[in-house]
Amino acid sequence: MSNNRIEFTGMTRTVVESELDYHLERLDLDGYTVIPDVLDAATVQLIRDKLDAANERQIQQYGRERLNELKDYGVIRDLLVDDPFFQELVLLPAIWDLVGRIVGPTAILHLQNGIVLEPNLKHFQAFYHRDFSKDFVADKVLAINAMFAIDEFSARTGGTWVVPGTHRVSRLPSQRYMDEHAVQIEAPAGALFFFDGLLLHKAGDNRSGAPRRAINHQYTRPFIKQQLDYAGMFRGKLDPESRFAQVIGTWTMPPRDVAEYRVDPDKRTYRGGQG
Ligand SMILES: O=C(O)CCC(=O)C(=O)O
Repeated sequence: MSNNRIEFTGMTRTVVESELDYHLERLDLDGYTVIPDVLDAATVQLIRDKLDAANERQIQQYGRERLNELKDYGVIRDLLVDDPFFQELVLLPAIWDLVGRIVGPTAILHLQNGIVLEPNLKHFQAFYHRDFSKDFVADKVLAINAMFAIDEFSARTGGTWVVPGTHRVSRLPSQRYMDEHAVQIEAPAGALFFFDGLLLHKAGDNRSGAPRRAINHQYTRPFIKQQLDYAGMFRGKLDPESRFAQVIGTWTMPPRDVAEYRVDPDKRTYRGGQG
């Protein structure tokens, strides 16, 4: 001991100089962190209305039965396709402050899913899973989730359950371990909940009598295949030099053939420096 501080021989001390540093530390050690008050009340209400309308549209298009059969009821996967509001959401600085630091500035969007957790209905995501479902852990973060609570997350509304630290193990813990160590996320509407793509988590049970909505985003290193071909969906519809184009993966597409590969390096579809 010196100066009333315990010295940990050989250990590097973590220095936390800002709120962001502390969230980064929590993400590293626990695998998740929550930042309250990211979206204001008017934006949250706007998103609720948009999610409800999009959910209703997909029920009309596919039918409840088919969506249930596909285990996809209550998940809206195409929010950004026709709505610039959701395109802007993927670029929000509050997301990139963390994603840029952890996954890197060339991270790409893997998915943007609206989630409507109806009351008293077991959601298909209400069982433990990893969103970046791999049987290994890496020494660098490959995928980070950024989920907005659009309604309050609590025990009553079905806040997400997480099992802290499980992003660091490739072995699946026992059910007993998960039950004893799980933590339910409590967060006000408008909060941003980050979690490592390898963290075991599940949706809670909504006993509130009203829908509990959320929007989940996942960002990965750019060499990882996306859930949907966003670059293909937006081909010819956006400025190829824009930040949005980069984030949805149009700077990291494999060349379609050898001719497309044998162009000048600065014209490659998988651009240099992306990682
Ligand atoms: O809605 C939730 O609380 C969890 C959602 C989830 O598990 C997911 O999007 O992967």
